[in-house]
Amino acid sequence: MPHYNAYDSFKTKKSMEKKQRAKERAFGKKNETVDDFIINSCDDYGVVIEVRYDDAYILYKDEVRLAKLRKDVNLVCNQVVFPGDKVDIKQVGDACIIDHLLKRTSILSRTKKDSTRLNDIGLSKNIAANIDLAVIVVAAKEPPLHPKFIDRYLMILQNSNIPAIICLNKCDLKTEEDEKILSTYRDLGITVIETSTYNNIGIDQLKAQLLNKQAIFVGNSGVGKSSLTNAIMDDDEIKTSHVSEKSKRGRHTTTTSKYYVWEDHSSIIDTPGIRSLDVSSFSPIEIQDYFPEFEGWKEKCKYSDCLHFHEPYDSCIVKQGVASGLINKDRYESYLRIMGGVLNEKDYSKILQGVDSEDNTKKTK
Ligand SMILES: Nc1nc2c(ncn2[C@@H]2O[C@H](COP(=O)(O)OP(=O)(O)OP(=O)(O)O)[C@@H](O)[C@H]2O)c(=O)[nH]1
Ligand SMILES: [Mg+2]
Ligand SMILES: [Zn+2]
Repeated sequence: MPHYNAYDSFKTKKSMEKKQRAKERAFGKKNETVDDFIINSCDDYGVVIEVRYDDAYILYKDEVRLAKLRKDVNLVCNQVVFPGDKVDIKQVGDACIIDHLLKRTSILSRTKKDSTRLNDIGLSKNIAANIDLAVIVVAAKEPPLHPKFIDRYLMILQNSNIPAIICLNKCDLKTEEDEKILSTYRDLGITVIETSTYNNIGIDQLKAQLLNKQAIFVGNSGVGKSSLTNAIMDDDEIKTSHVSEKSKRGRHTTTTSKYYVWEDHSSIIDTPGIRSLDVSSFSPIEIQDYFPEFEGWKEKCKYSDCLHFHEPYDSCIVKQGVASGLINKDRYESYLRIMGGVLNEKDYSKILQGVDSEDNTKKTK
């Protein structure tokens, strides 16, 4: 069984050139200032815990300081640094200045990490930096569990080379249908943890996964990311999005990402719920790379560039794998939906019907 993270990121010479051109567009031809802003290491650095428009809170030697970006970088703070970033700060009179940014090990972006988006500096829809582990938080029942959301997150995370686990919170409300969905991901080799902050279930198991890591909680609004952060911090300080049944008011939905240290060398970034993830910049041919369960099948398709989409059933071994039940149909449907979006074809459901009818003819033979 191919493991989910078994994916090679590819960097071609062409994409490096594209990146350089975009850098020049953003900073002008002379970008020494920005190049000098990023450094490989420094003796004692601070960590960005929260970013506002033009300044950021930095955790430095157990103290929180509000710092501004070095002037000659010429960009606003929230374009350049993100929670989890390591920064070299210096005190100039009363002001605390972010003098350098330490080279990142990873950057999580809301869209595909690609060469034109300047992910090494910022300027794109970045969420957080230096992430060792992402926890895709989903909930049983409220809001309902949708695998398509998990699949998109897995694509974005794998593209950023960030390992992922899934946490089903509100397991006190879990249904059989939820269990079926989760088993699909367990079968792919992804760690799935079930938690309930109400009943204190699974919190220690989650902590064990997060220990000695800089982790991030991602997922829809209302799944319980802040509640889980509270449970791990053993603190009720973090506002959760409690909705009053009567008024539907009083919702404390998280609006900015924040970094929390809960144990030495162990931290969590709690993020606002994200409704949509843009996977439209993935190219049609590469989308299948994010579906490791197609491996062992896709190589046998008649056409080497088969997209397992419009190609006839007889020539597509992936479609045959789905019809036989050996490739999970829900994941294939997710694949079709993503492909449909990228190819701008909404009517992918007919393809699935095709696979179904082949399945039926086989059964009646
Ligand atoms: N039944 C049940 N409800 C829970 C559980 N954990 C959290 N909740 C409730 O779910 C609601 C949303 O929780 P939050 O922690 O604010 O969710 P969030 O993911 O941080 O939401 P955003 O900040 O909007 O992204 C609150 O009303 C919580 O009380 C749980 O284990 N079981
Ligand atoms: Mg929250
Ligand atoms: Zn095929």
